[in-house]
Amino acid sequence: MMDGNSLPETRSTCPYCGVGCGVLLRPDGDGLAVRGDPEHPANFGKLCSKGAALGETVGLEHRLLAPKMDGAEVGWDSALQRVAERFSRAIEEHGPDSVAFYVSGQLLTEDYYVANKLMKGFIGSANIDTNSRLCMASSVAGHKRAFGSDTVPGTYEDLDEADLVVLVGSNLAWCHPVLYRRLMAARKTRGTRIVVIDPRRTASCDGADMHLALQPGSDVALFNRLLVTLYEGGALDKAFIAHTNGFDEALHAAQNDTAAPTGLTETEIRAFCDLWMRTEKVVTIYSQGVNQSSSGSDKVNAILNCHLATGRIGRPGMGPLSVTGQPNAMGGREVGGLANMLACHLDLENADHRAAVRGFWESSPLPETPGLKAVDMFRAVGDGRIKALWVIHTNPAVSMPEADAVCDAIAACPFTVVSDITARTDTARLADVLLPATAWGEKDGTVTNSDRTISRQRAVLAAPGQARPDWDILADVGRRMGFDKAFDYASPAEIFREYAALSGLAGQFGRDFDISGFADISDQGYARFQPQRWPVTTTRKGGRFFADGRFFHPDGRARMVAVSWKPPASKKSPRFPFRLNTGRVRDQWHTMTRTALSPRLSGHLAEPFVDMHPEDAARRNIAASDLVQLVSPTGKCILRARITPAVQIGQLFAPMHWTAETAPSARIDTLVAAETDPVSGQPESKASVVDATRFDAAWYGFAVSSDPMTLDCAYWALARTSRGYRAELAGDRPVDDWEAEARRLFSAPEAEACSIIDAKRGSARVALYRDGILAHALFVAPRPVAVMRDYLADMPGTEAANALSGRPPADMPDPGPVLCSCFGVGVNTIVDAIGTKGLMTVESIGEVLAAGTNCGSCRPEIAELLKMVHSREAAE
Ligand SMILES: Nc1nc2c(c(=O)[nH]1)N[C@H]1C(S)=C(S)[C@@H](COP(=O)(O)OP(=O)(O)OC[C@H]3O[C@@H](n4cnc5c(=O)[nH]c(N)nc54)[C@H](O)[C@@H]3O)O[C@H]1N2
Ligand SMILES: Nc1nc2c(c(=O)[nH]1)N[C@H]1C(S)=C(S)[C@@H](COP(=O)(O)OP(=O)(O)OC[C@H]3O[C@@H](n4cnc5c(=O)[nH]c(N)nc54)[C@H](O)[C@@H]3O)O[C@H]1N2
Ligand code: SF4
Ligand SMILES: [Mo]
Repeated sequence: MMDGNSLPETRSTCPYCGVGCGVLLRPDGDGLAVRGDPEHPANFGKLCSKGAALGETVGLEHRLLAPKMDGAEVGWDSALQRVAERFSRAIEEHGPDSVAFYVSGQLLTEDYYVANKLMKGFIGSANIDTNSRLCMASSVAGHKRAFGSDTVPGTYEDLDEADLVVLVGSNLAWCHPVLYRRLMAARKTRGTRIVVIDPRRTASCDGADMHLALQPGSDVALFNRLLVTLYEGGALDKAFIAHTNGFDEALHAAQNDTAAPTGLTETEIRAFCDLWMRTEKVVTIYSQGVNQSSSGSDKVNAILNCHLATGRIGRPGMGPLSVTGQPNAMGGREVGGLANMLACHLDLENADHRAAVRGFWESSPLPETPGLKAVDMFRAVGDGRIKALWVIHTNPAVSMPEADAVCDAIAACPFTVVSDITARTDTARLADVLLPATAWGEKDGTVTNSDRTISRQRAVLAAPGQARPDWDILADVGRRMGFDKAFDYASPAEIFREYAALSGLAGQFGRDFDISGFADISDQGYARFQPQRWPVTTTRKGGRFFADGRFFHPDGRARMVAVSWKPPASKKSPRFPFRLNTGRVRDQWHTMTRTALSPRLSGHLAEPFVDMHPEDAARRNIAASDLVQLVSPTGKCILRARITPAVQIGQLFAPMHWTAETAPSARIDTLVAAETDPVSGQPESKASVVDATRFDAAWYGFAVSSDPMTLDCAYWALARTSRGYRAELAGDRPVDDWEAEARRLFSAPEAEACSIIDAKRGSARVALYRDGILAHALFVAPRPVAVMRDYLADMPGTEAANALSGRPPADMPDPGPVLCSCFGVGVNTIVDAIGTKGLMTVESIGEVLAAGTNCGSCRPEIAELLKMVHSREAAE
């Protein structure tokens, strides 16, 4: 394919969220030009801010380029020999269950398949679990209970055809932005109604008809009310219910649950239930507000019960849709990457399935019982039961609940291997052996998105240094452990063929996941592979499931599961009076190892924060931009306060992204209790209990620098800028000599300094120059520093004569924090244009400033600004 630039573009898939957008890639100089693939069925050319900024994240400066053992660079041979020996020795001495793999929904299907085959087939343990345990496990469990298999019934096209879309515990506008835009486009043409069910007001609420700010964890009660309403309103589909078991019990449980507390008014509940009842074409999208809960599986089944009871499933424009988080969360479920699954949706606990897979793999007997699920796995690491652990493509030292205990466990594990693309992660720093993996853009394989569409990722950049693909590293270790034939792979295409053939066996057992149509795909066919929705067999391609009432339980029926409301596992108390909700921001991906490399993405929210209701803030004497200390039974954090009625009284929200690399006091999972759903084992990441008090620092600071900074104070948060770095700081001890402190902070003993220090007021401004060019600047005050941050962030590398004033000259406007990452448009610029040009709509702002016209992820925030400015004007 050629474009105007006449260099060929390569089709691939975005490595971030489960929407699975197609991208067109063209290497340009030392970077990568990225645009949406107009022909990909997931995005038809659109990308969100993260996808659009991919080119800024493929540089090599942060990359791990050679294997390391005990901190020293070594060759592959020594590193992999050590891994194979240590795993083999542990197995010999302590049995197969003394070793474990902890892998990721971001692995490609081929990587995942090899990891699962090695652990379950050849090591003979089921101790392989994945970060999908923290993400999709409750959906998997709910699907299996209801359908007899982990099947996503519908497709993205359902969003184009629905009349009502309910978002339950999903901030689609920020977490699946291209899908959200698709929904908004449908709303424009057919008036799709949208309901958001979320304890907090999110960007997704802006385009919605109704926001139900329910109490955390009360979704089961709400959907039980819906089931009862459907029954009482005569809206059930009796013919479809005949294809299910358990209706009476489920209804009975729901009827007994009607007094359960949702925190919603009767009017709100009735309005929602009536709308759902009246509208046949309804899609219920759900995500982590549902899954990450100690009643996550029950929440899923409460939702599925309503769709089953009305037969609104698997037909155009209707059905439940569990959106997947990671790019290959779905693929990982298909290959059986979870500790309680086999491969190709076969069951570990089914002897016939085990025998078939064993025969196919020509392996030793497969484990008969599930392995350790993530939380239990790290507990077993902690208490010494696991002697060798391999962590691949995930950062559990940050993302697991009770993260401090997880760090301690990994550090104490006799042997830990970490495969990553960078050594600068909290987990990689704990590894005995560190293995360099090729990154997105450098590797080949397949991923499956939220609607079962399989797409290719393709390499367009050379593997840097000694980096190797994850499948290749795993297969090499398999061979070194003595399983030569089973892991003799030469390419991902070969693995994919084997996997497709195995899925044919699953198909013969009547399982849903059958892609045997690809069992003979040639290398060229794999190279040219077009996005396709599974199943793919000689008789069937893609489509929806279950409209025909045929399910995957042995009797062919679905199950309605009797569920009842339960409160979150951690109880509030006078010591821990707040409920802590956690989640994502628009422009960062998880532990930020890639997105934080992009100045554009880092400009959206440059600092970790905690959202607190104004009444709670007033009661605690906390003002906007104060620092807040959060304490839970397991840990402590310091974060910036954002005072907002978007969260309810008694509830807090904080993002999950910051790490010891970017803001050590903001590792939010140190606070999160490792409480899990009893069915799925998924941790309750959204309902821990904490206390919150103002953190009174001795001083507050803001710094900009052209080079990385070595920071060590009570609070710091580092972010990339187009000219280097910016940092927010605060210290709990007074500093005597700020000029010396600045030199130390920036490792610049020789630089020329220019400073204004007011010891009496406790304020200091220090600028350090190299050859007349500003290299670093530090602003300190006894209260949160008031300087024009975005203006100052642009100063390093210039003469910056004005730097110490901390604000632009009168004739130069400060654009404010970036709102539109694609075009770099700041908040102040937009507010100014709204005021001076009298703009009334998001579209008109787009016409004047281009803001919001590319990926559209910022449109809800622009709408919010519009509302704010106009309501301020109305009040004046
Ligand atoms: N920008 C960005 N996008 C991402 C990611 C990212 O890191 N950054 N990660 C990807 C991944 S892996 C995932 S899993 C998805 C997650 O996507 P989402 O699930 O949409 O994102 P979250 O912010 O984790 O949580 C969603 C919402 O659940 C709400 N919630 C909390 N408790 C409850 C409750 O009891 N009931 C209900 N109904 N709602 C509740 C929270 O307030 C939050 O707004 O995002 C994917 N997309
Ligand atoms: N409090 C709280 N905690 C949460 C959540 C929450 O909502 N709240 N959400 C949970 C969810 S849903 C998820 S999915 C997890 C995500 O949490 P993690 O999986 O821990 O987060 P990532 O930052 O995506 O980690 C991916 C790692 O893989 C590395 N990497 C990138 N490319 C490659 C590659 O090609 N090969 C290899 N080997 N490594 C690579 C990256 O550098 C990074 O270190 O967090 C969970 N934790
Ligand atoms: S919505 Fe954004 S992050 Fe998700 S796949 Fe598409 S471009 Fe990537
Ligand atoms: Mo996730």
